[in-house]
Amino acid sequence: MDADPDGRWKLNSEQAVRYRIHDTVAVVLIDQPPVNALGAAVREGLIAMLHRALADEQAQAILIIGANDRFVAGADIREFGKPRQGPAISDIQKAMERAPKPVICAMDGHALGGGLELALAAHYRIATPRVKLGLPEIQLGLLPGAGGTQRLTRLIGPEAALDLILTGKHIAAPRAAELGIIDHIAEGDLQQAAIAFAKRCVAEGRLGPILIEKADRVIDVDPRIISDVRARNAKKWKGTIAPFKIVDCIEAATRLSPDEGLLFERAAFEACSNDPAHAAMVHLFFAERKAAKVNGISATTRPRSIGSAGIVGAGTMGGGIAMSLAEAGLPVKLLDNTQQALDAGIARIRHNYSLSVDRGSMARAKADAAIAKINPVIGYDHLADVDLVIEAVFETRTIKHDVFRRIDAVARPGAILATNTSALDIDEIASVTRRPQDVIGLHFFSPANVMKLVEVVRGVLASDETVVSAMAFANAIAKVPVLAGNCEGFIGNRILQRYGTEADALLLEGATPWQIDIALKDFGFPMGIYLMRDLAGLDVGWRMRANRIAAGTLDPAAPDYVPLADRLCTAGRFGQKTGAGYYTYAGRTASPDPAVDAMLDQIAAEKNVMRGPIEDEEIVWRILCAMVNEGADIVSEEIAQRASDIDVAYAFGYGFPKYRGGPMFWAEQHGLPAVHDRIAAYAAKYGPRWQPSALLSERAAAGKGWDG
Ligand code: T1G
Repeated sequence: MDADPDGRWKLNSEQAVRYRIHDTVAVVLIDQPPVNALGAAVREGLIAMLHRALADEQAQAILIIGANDRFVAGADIREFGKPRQGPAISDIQKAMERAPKPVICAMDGHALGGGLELALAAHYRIATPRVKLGLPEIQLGLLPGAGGTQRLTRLIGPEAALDLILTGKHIAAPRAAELGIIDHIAEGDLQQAAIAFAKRCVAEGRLGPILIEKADRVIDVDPRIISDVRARNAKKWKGTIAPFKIVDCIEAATRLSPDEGLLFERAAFEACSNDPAHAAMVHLFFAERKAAKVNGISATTRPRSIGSAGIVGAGTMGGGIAMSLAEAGLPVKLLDNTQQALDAGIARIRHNYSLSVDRGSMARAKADAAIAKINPVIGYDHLADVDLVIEAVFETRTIKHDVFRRIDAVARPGAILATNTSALDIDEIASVTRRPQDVIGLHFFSPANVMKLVEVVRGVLASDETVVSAMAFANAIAKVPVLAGNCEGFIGNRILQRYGTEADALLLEGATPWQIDIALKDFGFPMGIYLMRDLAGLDVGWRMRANRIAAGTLDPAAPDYVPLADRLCTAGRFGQKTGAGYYTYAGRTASPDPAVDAMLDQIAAEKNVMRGPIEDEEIVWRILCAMVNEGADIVSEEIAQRASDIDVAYAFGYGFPKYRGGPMFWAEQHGLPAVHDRIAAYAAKYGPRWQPSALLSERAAAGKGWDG
């Protein structure tokens, strides 16, 4: 068996799975930190201990349970793509289902993926009230490949199975009991309750159902249940195969025998395993977790505990941030200057929750609990006792600096002072306080209560403790933190700025906004850059460019300066909010506008540029290569810790399709040498903005990936 790459996981099956007899019940304990994944050692141990329990005359029942208050988090994702070692999960499941003794799985913590599939092969399943169950394989571009599509469908019916497996969501114990997935919710000590349950099964001569043989929920199924799901989601699922295969497998459970259904599922699983989306999504799974780790800071640097927060600014961002914190259970003081501003902010929060409750995406009780956590206040003195202050006021330097002086004057020693700025200099903001070591950037993305990404922006004077506290805090409120250095645009907006320039250059050369947006949508973005700009409003960028032109840091006469957005704004076309921008709007419906193409012809004529047709494939390559090259510079400059952090930022904050893995992963999939050569050719044709990044050149020359 291969040595464990990071040396933390037990490779010896006797250590990973232990056996003990408790009176007449054989207890098989899975103990494979950190999450009891079903790696080869665990699978070997399980099959060995099951055979031992079956042969043990003292054992009248078999209990499978996990150590460390958790059951099993699924297959070992680190084994994907490698030759399988040891028994398959299905071998273990067969031994469980054929056992002449009751086999019970007792679940705490998480029972996910292969872990839940293992439990579905038991005669009975019991769990603690805090357990979370799910089949999240779709998040990895997969489907449940150990009988989950067959056994779960036979247990709870196709409709409920479709919902659980297509969403990959985790469900709590009460819902699992309601569906019949767990037979008993155990209060108190799980193992004791499970042993007692096992003994009752023996005393009553009960050998529970074998789910793979259940048929009552899969006969006479209305075919529309399946066809409707396919029809409703075909557009959304474009670019991936797993969701379609999941539907196929659940349909198979309603028309094939158990054995045929398992074979059908296995073939579908293999197809998903070989799909590029699977490798991309596994990359993001580990990249997301790696992003939470801060290089160069000792593990002994512990985060400060953050039990309360104050937010300055009850606008759209401040309100969204308040919602995120409140939903994580944190008491939040929401501060603004006037009662009117506060009332508007609270009204916006209440409206957002009402929409979520009406949509069914949030329970009323959860929304009410969150609202109850938000306390609107006026006066900075209210911030004196909080552990964290987040400033979310207008993106104006003087206003932000004034706000930080006032926060600094009242916040308690040791409080963390965070700014939500997306563009201003963190070091400058820190410098107006007496405690620059406690100042950090927490750049949320709008809508802040929905978007997962938070850029944690580190100024030069921020202490290690402040940095790790901010990263841990973002994790604690269920966000995805990415550490960024302090530069213009940090990571995400800096790349957005670069590829926006490239898109504008493509317009000048002959593309249209809608052609570019359609090409990006076909690539997998939910929305193209011009629709996105129209949605955000063109006036903000217009003001920023005017400031930069006034400051002499932007030259509108430069050959590659495309003044289209300026001219749209001059014409009062600020985007969706004014009914016209790059597109014209009927409500929210965007339509291409020939007047915009005419503007482009005019600009090209002024610049003596001959516009002509451009292939969609070239549009995608120009834009992706612009992202990749800027991303490589960002890593070279140590603004990002690693290339995969850029993938995490773009997948969780900028709509980059997860089934593509992120811009840096996309480049590795095409081969860094090929991407480098394309960028070098662009440099020769379009000039210095395409200068290949030193990191890209070095990695391409070495024939290596980003991490060497
Ligand atoms: N395999 C390998 N490593 C895993 C893992 C897994 N399944 N789950 C977590 N880890 C690592 C993770 O990388 C991190 O490592 C550490 O454990 C702690 O994770 C046959 C084929 C269970 C909810 O998709 O959702 O079963 O960073 O930080 O916040 O049909 O981990 O310390 O080096 O996330 O407490 C299906 C994935 C697999 C579940 C716990 N199962 N895991 O969250 O800890 S496919 C999943 C999670 C499958 C079957 C198919 C979460 C968690 P490191 P963490 P956490």
